[in-house]
Amino acid sequence: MFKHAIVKTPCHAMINGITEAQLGAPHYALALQQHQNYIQALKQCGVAVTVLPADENFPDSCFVEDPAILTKACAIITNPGASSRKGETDAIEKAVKAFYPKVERIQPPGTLDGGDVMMVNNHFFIGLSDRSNSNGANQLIAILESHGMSGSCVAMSEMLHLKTGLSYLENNHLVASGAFLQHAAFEKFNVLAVDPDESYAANCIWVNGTVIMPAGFAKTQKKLRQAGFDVLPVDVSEFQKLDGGLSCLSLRF
Ligand code: CIR
Repeated sequence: MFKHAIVKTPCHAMINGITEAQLGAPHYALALQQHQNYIQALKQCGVAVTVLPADENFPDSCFVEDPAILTKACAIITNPGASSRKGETDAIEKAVKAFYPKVERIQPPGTLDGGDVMMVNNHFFIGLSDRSNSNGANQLIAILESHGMSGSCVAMSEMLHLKTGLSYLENNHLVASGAFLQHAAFEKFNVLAVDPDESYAANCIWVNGTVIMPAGFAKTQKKLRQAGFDVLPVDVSEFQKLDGGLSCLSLRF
């Protein structure tokens, strides 16, 4: 069960955030409204939400999942792969220290984005993407092992982050799209396949029994309901324009 979440208010500069989506620039006022709705959804799932202030120096800083990884035993501050995002870690570290006495760090030349790290109980799958290199992944594995947990690397291509195409929904349930549907690392899971035309919906979050998913993906929503999940759709279209999924907008712990 999750008790807390950390989110960060989007800044005006988000309209200049990194993107390859070709969906146009986000509409700032709408993004703020959607962010509020996202916070409400988390609260509805019984989570206390810490909201960090907007920081105009970092256009992508609302995607708080990337600069930190929060586990049961420790927090890990990452070294984000994109140069414009490296400075996001300072504010996240301050916020995380209020909850975690033990804070670890990924050091250069290792790079790691939290979006590449998927927690399955005490094991962490780490996607080797353009943002996360094997040095960063191996540092994370060493940190996890020193705290009685484990990690393994997942080769990947085509997607920004591991969790762009993959979400763990507890009790061995995995939502997957694209190449992850055939990936050997995930064959033991009960995989719920997302259709190619709804691939954005593969990024969703399990929060205390409810799956918060992006609005507008009717087939995936139906599949999740048929699999027995309570589903809470939230419109995050303005974040999709920046290649950001639902999971990237919060740290849950
Ligand atoms: C970026 O490219 O870094 C941001 N525009 C989107 C980050 C999304 N984060 C995530 O999937 N964990």
